[in-house]
Amino acid sequence: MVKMTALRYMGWITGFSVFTAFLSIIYQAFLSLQALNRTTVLLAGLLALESGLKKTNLGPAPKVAIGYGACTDLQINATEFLETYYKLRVPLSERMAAQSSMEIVKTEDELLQSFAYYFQNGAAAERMMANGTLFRQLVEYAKIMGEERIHWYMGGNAPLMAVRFFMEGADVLLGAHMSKKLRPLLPKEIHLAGHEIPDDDIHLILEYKAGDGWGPYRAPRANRYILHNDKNNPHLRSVEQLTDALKDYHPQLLVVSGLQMMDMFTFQPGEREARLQQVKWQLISQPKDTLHHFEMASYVELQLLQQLQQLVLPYVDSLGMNEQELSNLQQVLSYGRITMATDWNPRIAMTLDKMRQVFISLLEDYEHEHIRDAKRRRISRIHVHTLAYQAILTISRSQWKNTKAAAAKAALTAHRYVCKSQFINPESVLQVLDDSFATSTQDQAPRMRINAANPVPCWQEYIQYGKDFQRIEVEICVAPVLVCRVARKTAGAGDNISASGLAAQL
Ligand SMILES: *[C@@H]1O[C@H](CO)[C@@H](O)[C@H](O)[C@H]1NC(C)=O
Ligand SMILES: *[C@@H]1O[C@H](CO)[C@@H](O)[C@H](O)[C@H]1NC(C)=O
Ligand SMILES: CC(=O)N[C@H]1CO[C@H](CO)[C@@H](O)[C@@H]1O
Repeated sequence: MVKMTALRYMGWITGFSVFTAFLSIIYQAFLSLQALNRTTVLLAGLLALESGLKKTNLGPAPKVAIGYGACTDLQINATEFLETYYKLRVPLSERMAAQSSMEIVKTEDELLQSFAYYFQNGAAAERMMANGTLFRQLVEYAKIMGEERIHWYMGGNAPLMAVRFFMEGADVLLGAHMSKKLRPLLPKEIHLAGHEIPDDDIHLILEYKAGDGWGPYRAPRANRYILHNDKNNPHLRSVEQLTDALKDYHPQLLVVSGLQMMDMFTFQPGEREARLQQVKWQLISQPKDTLHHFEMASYVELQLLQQLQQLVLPYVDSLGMNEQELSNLQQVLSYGRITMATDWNPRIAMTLDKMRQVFISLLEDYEHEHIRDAKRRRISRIHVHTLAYQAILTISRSQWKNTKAAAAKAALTAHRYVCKSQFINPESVLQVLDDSFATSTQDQAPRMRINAANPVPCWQEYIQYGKDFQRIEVEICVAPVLVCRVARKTAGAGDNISASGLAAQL
């Protein structure tokens, strides 16, 4: 009897759970339909802003100059290369942990330990191989893998940005030394300031997929380990040629990038500073109507950042970077220290606060120094790109046009790049952002909504700086990125994104 009742209850319960499961499926379907609808609407809004840009920018092609350097990327399958072709022993895990933070690798052993560390964490890495002979050996081994297993690409921040500017309709001058083999990979319309060299710097790119195995290790996500032994790029060998070419070219925008390659191990004492002095000289010899942009990158050495703070940052109008580079720069400017790992998906409010801090630091420096040093420039634009959004801050009524459309353009480029597709399919998209966000982490900060009527919120605000509490009006725009569900390519996205945002603002 008791058993019967229990069974009847069970029946009830089963029936009920089937019913709730059914309801929840319907509810899920409703939610995902709503999300899809929201994505479609946002996408339409972003595309409308982008096409508006094409209609307003009908003047002559803007002229853009970019430095410095180029390289060849040699991309290979990491595990296949190490196991089959190089036949290397897989190192023991105990020995590895101690070596994890190696800045440069000098021997085969160190390479394997360093690779194993990043591989099992699925973390991106870019390391210098100090032994040139060993590096050339590795490249020779890679070539043995055969044509169909290796891929050659043009690499380096400057050439990638140059191509993006060219695709956006700009007339482009690139400062780089290149070999006869590399030049054809650059559109012939792009002007080149630099010598022909016998061999380009090669970056050996060891790629792996999520789940790829190597010895006892398994990669948790897709990523790449980059090894280089650069001879040209760290020395910015094309700076002088670009400075010369700029005299006649007179661009609207001069972009400085690639300085993160200036690894201290490749320089004699004082030599690096001398090269950066050449960059400063190039910047201060431009007329006022040439805008200057500095593209940040992953800097791991405090001394180099301090040299940039002294020799480069005071002479630029605009900065571009991702969220990690923003945290790092903010720490260097505010506290004179470096930070490495940070949140890969920071809240908008946090990012905006850091942008304000960087802006204020640079502005105060300018106020303090520009009487003494008339070549200094007041920072007027900061662009930060993250996985989930694009944020652009400009001084109101400055020379930078179309901030809203530029943010939309950068967001679309980010999506197209990472999904490796020109067509945006709302179903392939993941939205990371909420419907609204706070504009600062401070109490009572106003909130902005992202919706069909306003896919890219922009607002004006006053930023206070200096001892005398001066105020300056800025415009800030935030565009949501429609994040690709299946990321196909992540490294190098920043060059495309920054360049497309800049091109929209000239
Ligand atoms: C560099 O690597 C080569 C090849 O592995 C080796 O023969 C040579 O001894 C190394 N040089 C130094 C300075 O370690
Ligand atoms: C590399 O090759 C191995 C074995 O052929 C394969 O399992 C792995 O998925 C490949 N990885 C990439 C990134 O192509
Ligand atoms: C999506 C996108 O715009 N990708 C481009 C990034 O830049 C390279 C050239 O540097 C182009 O080849 C890609 O098409």
